[in-house]
Amino acid sequence: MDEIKSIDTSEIKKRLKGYFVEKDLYYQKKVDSTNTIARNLVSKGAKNGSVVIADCQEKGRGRNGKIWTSPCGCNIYMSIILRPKFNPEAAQGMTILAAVSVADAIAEIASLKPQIKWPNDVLIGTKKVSGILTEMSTQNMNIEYIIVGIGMNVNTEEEDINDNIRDIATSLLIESKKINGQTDPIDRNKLIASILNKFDKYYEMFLSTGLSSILHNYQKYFDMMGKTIRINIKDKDVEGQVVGIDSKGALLLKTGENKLEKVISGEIYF
Ligand code: BT5
Repeated sequence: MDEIKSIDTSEIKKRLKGYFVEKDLYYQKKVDSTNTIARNLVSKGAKNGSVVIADCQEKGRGRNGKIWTSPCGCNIYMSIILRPKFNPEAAQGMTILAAVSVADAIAEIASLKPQIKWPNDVLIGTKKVSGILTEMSTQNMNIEYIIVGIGMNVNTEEEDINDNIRDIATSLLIESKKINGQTDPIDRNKLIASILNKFDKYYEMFLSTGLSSILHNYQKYFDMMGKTIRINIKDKDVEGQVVGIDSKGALLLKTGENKLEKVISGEIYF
């Protein structure tokens, strides 16, 4: 079996097609969190569209202070810096954009069938292969920055998955092996370039026509429609049937005969 290739920004840049081609890609081998590095770069004037990539994170984080397990040498940890002029309300759409971009890239590069678990998880089967952490800062109702952090388990081997996430996590390599038997490691440079190219395309679509045009692609990976779920919103459990995603990216939940709840964020349980 081949060795896992190192992350190489020149290899990534070679494959970029549009907007990100001219943008700054910052690579560091080990960081605390790419989202934190991105935030520091914003304070030093980093451009809209700059991207921070790392080979491992010592303090990778998820939502609400949760940990994102980030071993070295095998996976993707990256953050896209956005400095848009749109309304802060629209920022939630960036998680949707990132999720579809990640799912598209997985289908293209690894030939697997990803699914999106609203709002920020990408799964293969029932297990999580990627998570997205979107963070925003506003000033006087204007967006100062949005940082879209993407973590993806790419080449982690089954036996190297941390015990505490073993039941819920998988990697592209593990899933490819299930289908193809022994498989070579997946080239992270190709995968990163593919995610950025997709994100670029969807971001342009978002700026010109809003989220609705992207939701069509989102539906391809969204199999929660019609399912009854429980969702924890601010420590309160709400149960209902998923009936759609609205034009801002909120989950629409039917919670009673004539009752529709719009959920902006929360933790879903099936
Ligand atoms: C997320 O949060 O899924 C967002 C993860 C974002 C990580 C990226 S990496 C680049 C950037 N820099 C950062 O510091 N973060 C971003 P959430 O939905 O809250 O899920 C967190 C939960 O996922 C944890 O509580 C675990 O149960 C599970 N988990 C942790 N590490 C995992 C991993 N490597 N693979 C799959 N699941 C994991």
